[in-house]
Amino acid sequence: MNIYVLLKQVPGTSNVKMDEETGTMIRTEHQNVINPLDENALAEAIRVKSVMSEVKVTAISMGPPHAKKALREAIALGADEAVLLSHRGFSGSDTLATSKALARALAQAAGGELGENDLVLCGERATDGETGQVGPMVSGVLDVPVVTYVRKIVYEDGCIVAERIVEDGLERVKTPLPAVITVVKDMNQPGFPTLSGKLRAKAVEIPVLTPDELDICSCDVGLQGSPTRVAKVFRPRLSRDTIMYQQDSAGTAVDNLVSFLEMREII
Ligand SMILES: Cc1cc2nc3c(=O)[nH]c(=O)nc-3n(C[C@H](O)[C@H](O)C(O)COP(=O)(O)OP(=O)(O)OC[C@H]3O[C@@H](n4cnc5c(N)ncnc54)[C@H](O)[C@@H]3O)c2cc1C
Repeated sequence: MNIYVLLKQVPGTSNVKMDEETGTMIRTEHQNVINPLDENALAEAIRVKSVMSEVKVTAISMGPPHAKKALREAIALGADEAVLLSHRGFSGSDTLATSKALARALAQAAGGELGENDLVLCGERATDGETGQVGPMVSGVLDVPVVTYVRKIVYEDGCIVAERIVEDGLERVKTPLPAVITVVKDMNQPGFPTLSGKLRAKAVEIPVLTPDELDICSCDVGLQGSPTRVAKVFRPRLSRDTIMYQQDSAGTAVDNLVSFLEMREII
């Protein structure tokens, strides 16, 4: 079985900076981490590998060159291989362009197209873009089933039985493979890197693929392949007027407050 984990390097949550000119995110090397839910996806892949034979775990990321650091961490945590999609042609990709590139990388890693022994795990959403679109879009591009908001999976008769969190409880879904599963944090508690994992991560060669190497048209990725346009990025300015009612009795203060709310047509 091949398990592919889509893994995004994101800034620490309080550290998202936007380029107000282009409306894209400024991605620098500082304080970047593996998207937390992708750590859950990776931990699940490693758990499956520990209980089943012949499982290979490959982490795939698209991002700037320093995203290699996140992939090395994935190797240290137990992934077997890692691939980075990185090139100027990918920059500015929205969720559609990102999904097309990742889907192409998945198909290529699987030798042409995903087969019935292939599972794709990813986080339900990333902490920076937070759209939650990439998993379902990758499945759409690949034309394979997707199960979202998953907190548990069991491998049964060549299928995956997934327990997903829905508004009013839990839902159990059975899907054939190949499939894309997006995971939530209840899935597991991610582990820690081992010493042998760290040593392997240091030595391992991480291939870096360009649009040409993926055989994907430059018109499908980057700003050119992105139908989303960020019209304006700005920091909202919050201003508040404070009115203090400091009457002698609580009753008078309440009367004044009620009059104010009536005047504003709030009550
Ligand atoms: C503040 C902000 C707002 C944005 N708004 C939009 C918008 O409105 N529309 C739009 O199209 N784009 C938007 N983007 C761009 C968006 O971040 C990227 O297109 C993108 O790579 C994925 O979107 P996401 O972060 O929303 O991923 P999500 O869909 O939230 O991520 C879900 C999962 O998909 C996988 N994944 C996502 N991206 C990658 C990757 N690069 N490599 C590997 N795995 C990945 C991970 O497993 C992740 O957990 C925005 C970015 C930022 C920072």
